[in-house]
Amino acid sequence: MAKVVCLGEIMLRLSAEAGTRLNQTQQLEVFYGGGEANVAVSLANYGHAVQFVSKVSDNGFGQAAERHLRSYGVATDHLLKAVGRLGAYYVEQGTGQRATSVIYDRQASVFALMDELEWPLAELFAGADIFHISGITPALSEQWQNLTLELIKAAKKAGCKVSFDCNYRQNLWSQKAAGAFLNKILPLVDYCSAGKMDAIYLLGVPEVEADATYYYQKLQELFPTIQAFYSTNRIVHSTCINELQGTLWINGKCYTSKNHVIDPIIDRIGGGDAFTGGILHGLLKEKTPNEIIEFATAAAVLKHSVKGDCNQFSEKEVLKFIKSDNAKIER
Ligand code: KDG
Repeated sequence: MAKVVCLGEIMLRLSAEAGTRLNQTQQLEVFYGGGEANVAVSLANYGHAVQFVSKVSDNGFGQAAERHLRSYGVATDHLLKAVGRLGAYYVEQGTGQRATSVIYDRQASVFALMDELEWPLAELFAGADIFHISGITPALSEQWQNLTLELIKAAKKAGCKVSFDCNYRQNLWSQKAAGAFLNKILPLVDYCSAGKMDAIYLLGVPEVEADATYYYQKLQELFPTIQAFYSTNRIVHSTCINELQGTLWINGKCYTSKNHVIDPIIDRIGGGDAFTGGILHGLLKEKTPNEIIEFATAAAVLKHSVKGDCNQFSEKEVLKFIKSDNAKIER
C-alpha cells in the first residue's frame, strides 16, 4: 500500500438532471468533486493510503465534502475548516447535440482565498510516495501559483515523487498564463498528465500532422527529467457515442490502449481524473506500461457509466471490465 498526498479544492457540484437545462430545472442533484479529490478517491478505491489536503467551509457543505471523502476511505487529517464559503459549480449535462457545460461559482471560496500554506509540510510529506496536484489549483490566483511551487519544492525535499495534471481550465486562466506557469514547475515534476493539446496550446509546440509519439517527444525534449507523460484522446461523434483511447510515454516509448467506444455516457466529468488515478496506481504497483495504459483507460471509460465526479470502481472491477471488454472484441 503506497502513501499518496493529493491537494486541491473540493467543491459542491449541483447538476441539472439529464435532459434539462439549468434555466428550466426544478431540482439540482448534489455531488462533491474536484480534480485532485477525484484522483484521491480513485487511489483509495485501489487500496492506497491517501490523504486529501485542502480547506473547506466550516458549515454543512464543508462537513458533507469531508463525509464524501471519508466514505471512500480517503484520510482528511489535513482538511482545514474556516468560516467562509465552499466553492461550487453547476453542471448541465451534454447530449449528442451539445457539450456538457459548467458554471463556476468558486471565487472567494475559503480555499481560493488562501495566501499561505497552513499545513505542517514536513509532516505532510514524510514517508509519502507521491504528491499529486493539478493545474486547477495554480489557476485560482497568483498566490496559489506561488503556493503550488512551494508545495512541490517541499514534496521533492521530502523525497516524494511529484504528479502534476495540467488540467487546463479556460474559465480560470489564459493559455499564456498557464503556459508560463507550466514552464516554471514542470522541471520539478516526475509524472505529468499532458498531451498534444497541452503541448500545442500551452507550451507552444508547433502543430504538425503527427501522432501522440511526436508530441511526447517534444514534451520530453522540453522537460527531460519527467519520467512519464500520459493523456487520453477523445473522439466525439455527432451522436451520444464517444471513443476514448489512452497513451502513455515512458522510457522513450509510447504505449497506446485499446480504443473504447462509450455508449451511453451517463456522466463524463471526472473521466480524466479516473485516468490519472489509474496511471498513478499502475506506476506505484510497478505494472508494465501496457498494463498501466489499459487499466487507466478502462478506469476512465467506467467512470462515464456513473453519476458524479468520482471513479466508483475497485481494481478488481476495472480488471474484470478489461477482461470482459476484450472478450466482446474477440467474438
Ligand atoms: O476533472 C473534473 C473536475 O474538473 C471537476 O471535478 C471539477 O475540479 C473541478 C474543476 O475545477 O473544474
